Amino acid sequence: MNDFETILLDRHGRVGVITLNRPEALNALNSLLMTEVVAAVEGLDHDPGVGAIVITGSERAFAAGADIKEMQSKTFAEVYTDDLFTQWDRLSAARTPIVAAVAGYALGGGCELAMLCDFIIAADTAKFGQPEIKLGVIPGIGGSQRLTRAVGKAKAMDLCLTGRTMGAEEAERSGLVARVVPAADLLEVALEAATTIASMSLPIAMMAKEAVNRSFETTLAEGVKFERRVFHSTFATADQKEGMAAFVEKRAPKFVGG
Ligand code: CO8
Repeated sequence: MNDFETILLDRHGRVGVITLNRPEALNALNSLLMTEVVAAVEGLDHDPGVGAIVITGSERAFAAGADIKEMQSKTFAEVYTDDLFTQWDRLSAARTPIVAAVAGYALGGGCELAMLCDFIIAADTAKFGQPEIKLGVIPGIGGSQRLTRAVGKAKAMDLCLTGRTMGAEEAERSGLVARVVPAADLLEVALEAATTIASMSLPIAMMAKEAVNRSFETTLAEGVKFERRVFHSTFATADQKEGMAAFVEKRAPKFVGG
């Protein structure tokens, strides 16, 4: 399972766990790591035995950003023609729910990778930021857009313009993070959340993810209509019949993923 150099790939039941593993560079996102994360996510996304994915880093760093040493001497023509970082967009095409488990630094591309996941569980040691301005660049993997949607204009401007970092408590208060937990419990809590998701009907979980994501792309009226149609379509599944029957019969549901 581990034919990768910069990440570790594990399975815990129906949960795929990707651990960023470049400790010498605080998990800085170089091109190999980007290729490997995208390949691992796509592999897990196409595996019907996987119901949720966790992406995590180390105790010290989720990821300290795009790899500055790899980027520094690139020319405009190179980054433009290679469309640098466009590969990361493929993560948002994944349909399986993805949980980011973040401890330590999640800066620049690291914060952006966490925000590409469906929700973030943070250790109390987590530090989020978009410090690109200090390097003479701006966020390049969606940070200015996703952070603004998550925390609003005031805080997004503060973080992107001053380059300061924000701790886990502030990140939770601002809506960037779903939960903050003691660092020692991070992986356990993230795995528990992912295992819960993976115990649901996979197509229904995908529909829930798709419906929430639609809210970022459309008007309220269109989004509500989209949700209603998808809700109607859940009645075409065996899992809707099973879920409701189990409730009425006061037993746990046995979803079949169909
Ligand atoms: N890239 C490459 N190497 C890194 C990075 C990085 N982003 N971050 C840390 N490292 C390396 C360090 O160089 C160091 O290596 P070495 O020992 O060989 O010198 C090692 O990791 C350990 O780091 P430090 O010694 O610096 O550890 P500290 O605990 O002193 O500091 C920090 C930790 C505060 C996280 C510090 O390392 C830091 O500030 N890192 C950079 C954070 C940053 O600026 N991130 C944003 C990068 S830019 C980006 O992500 C998006 C760019 C979009 C551009 C779009 C272009 C098209």
